[in-house]
Amino acid sequence: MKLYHEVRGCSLAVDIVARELGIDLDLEWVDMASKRLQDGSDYHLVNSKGTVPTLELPNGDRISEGTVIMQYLADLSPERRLLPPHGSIKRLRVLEWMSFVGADLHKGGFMPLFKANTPPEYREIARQYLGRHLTWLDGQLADRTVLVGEDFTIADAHCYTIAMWTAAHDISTEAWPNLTRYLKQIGSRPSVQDAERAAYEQGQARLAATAPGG
Ligand SMILES: N[C@@H](CCC(=O)N[C@@H](CS)C(=O)NCC(=O)O)C(=O)O
Repeated sequence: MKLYHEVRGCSLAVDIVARELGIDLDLEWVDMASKRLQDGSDYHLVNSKGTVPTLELPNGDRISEGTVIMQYLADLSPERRLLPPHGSIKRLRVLEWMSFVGADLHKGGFMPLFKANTPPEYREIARQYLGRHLTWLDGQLADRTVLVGEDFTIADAHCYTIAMWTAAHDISTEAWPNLTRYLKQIGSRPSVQDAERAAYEQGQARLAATAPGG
């Protein structure tokens, strides 16, 4: 299977999930600034929304939306317990977290901070919105090491990926000690470190290619 991925993108969560499951994804890097693949072709021909992640299945079908891709992968190996069984309350808890992370942290909180043309007044509103939701998340993490039950799930891969954008925006997590501990602990998993290394190396390769004389 092929994952269309971006260096600092939310697609990292999909790579983490695949590594947790022992699925060897073929990583195809997308330059989101130009929406081009490495061969120069237009990424919109792969995903007409122009967003990552996209997962391409062996039969050529393509799935978009990270939360759906992660559910698909986790359901391939239910014994790995990255997503509890259909019909269980725990599965709904995981999906609640996926929705919170995708809607409130990613789109509501971080997205306006990533956009260069966000007006300063709205940037401040987004920071406050994000701060309020990270404060709530920190409270939820007071007595937990993972978001649901005892096992690492797709919700942890998703939450870690998005909450780590605090670093990209120089937002210190000091005020949220439970979140700080959680990020450190999830970040120490081999799957996370391997996925982050792959993204870092791609970022370095891109920098080298665009450097004068590169
Ligand atoms: N709803 C999509 C959104 C994904 C998304 O926003 N991806 C970002 C990267 S983290 C992206 O592709 N942004 C480029 C754009 O919106 O043009 C999902 O959850 O997969």
